[in-house]
Amino acid sequence: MRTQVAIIGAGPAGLLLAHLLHRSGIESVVLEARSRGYLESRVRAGVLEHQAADALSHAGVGARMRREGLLHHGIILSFGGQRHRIDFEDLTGRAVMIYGQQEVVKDLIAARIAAREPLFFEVESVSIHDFDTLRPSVRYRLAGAQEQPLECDFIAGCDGFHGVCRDSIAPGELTCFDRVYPFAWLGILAQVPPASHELIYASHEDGFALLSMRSPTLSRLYLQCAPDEDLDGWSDERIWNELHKRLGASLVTGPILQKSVTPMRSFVAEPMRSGRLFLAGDAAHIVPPTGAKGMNQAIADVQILARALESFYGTGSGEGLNGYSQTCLRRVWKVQRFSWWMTTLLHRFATDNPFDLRRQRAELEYICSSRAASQTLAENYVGLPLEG
Ligand code: FAS
Ligand code: PHB
Repeated sequence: MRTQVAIIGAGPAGLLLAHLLHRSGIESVVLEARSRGYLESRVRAGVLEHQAADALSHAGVGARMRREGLLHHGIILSFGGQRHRIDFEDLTGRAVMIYGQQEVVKDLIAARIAAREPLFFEVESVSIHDFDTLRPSVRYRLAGAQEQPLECDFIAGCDGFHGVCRDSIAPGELTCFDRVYPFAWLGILAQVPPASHELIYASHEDGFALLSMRSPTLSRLYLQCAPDEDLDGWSDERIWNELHKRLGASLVTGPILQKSVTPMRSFVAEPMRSGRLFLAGDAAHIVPPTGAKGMNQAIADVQILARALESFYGTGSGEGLNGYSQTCLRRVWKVQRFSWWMTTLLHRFATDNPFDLRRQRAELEYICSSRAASQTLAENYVGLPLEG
């Protein structure tokens, strides 16, 4: 088989890239290791920046998001028994869209199938080859079939942090930047109405907590926990009690549908390109979810990559492709900084001494008392502009 762009991974990055390329008449094939059912049920991100939501709408895959998503005009910071609202509308004139990542994935899969374009699930043994030449290729096996080649012009590595693409680049070519945090998030999905109409980010002496949501009847909540936390030690009752304490909110308790522990990490691989292989999304970078940036930066990357490929196929110009990595990384590092800043602002570190705790409190109080400081948080949270 042959195509113009071979896309490895059908997460938000791979699926949106395939859709954007299709709209420009550029052929692609998407190869995904997991099943459709797994992808559409995997609960991950929940917040879309305004520019990501606009990108989905402009690409013709935002109708259900606009119907079912929740437009949020602010978030609430909770600390020291006080609450302070960061008013996005007043500070930036923008809003964010609460719409689960799995819903974005469902909409993009539906669009790919409706377009009758190649999207293969449960693909095995994917390997990528000769991307340092003008004739790169992918080898893969469909369940129960023989291994087969996919000839292509370009390979898009959208296969996430644990994929094969980044690891296929010669080690000497990449510089990786890494910070692992000494805590994780215990996350739950609960069939209860959210106790607040906006997200609550809580800094508490016993640790961070976040109240988020997926719909008027579905809540998504997180607790800072140990990086190796054992979920078996967390009964539903213990989770609800800890959330109630840290959020200081009267929570309606109810059935917990899912529990998970997500480690926290900051990671960037530079450059995001090797020859005719282009990395996008979690394949190139990871952020702690405190800033709600993971999926949003994946969407930003593939908007830049799609534009570069459109230019190449449309005019023959390689300028966009040659500038892809630097263009992405300028925004990636600003997103890394904000995600690191939100994480250090709101979480408890075992190494914190009384000075650190007072400094952290002073920073929270500064944000809540200074328009300039709250505007800084707001403009990063709603999403920094995309270059060009
Ligand atoms: P993804 O990881 O979503 O997609 C990569 C795809 O490639 C996967 O479907 C995988 O199966 C496939 N793949 C991997 N190896 C392959 C191979 N060899 N062959 C074929 N396919 C292969 N972000 C937020 O903003 N907020 C959150 O609350 C949040 N929570 C998260 C919780 C968890 C547990 C995790 C892991 C991440 C979370 N994230 C969150 C970040 C997450 O949303 C990512 O940023 C987002 O999924 C990035 O999208 P992609 O780059 O498409 O990568
Ligand atoms: C979520 O709803 O899953 C969510 C929201 C905001 C974050 C992280 C996760 O910062």
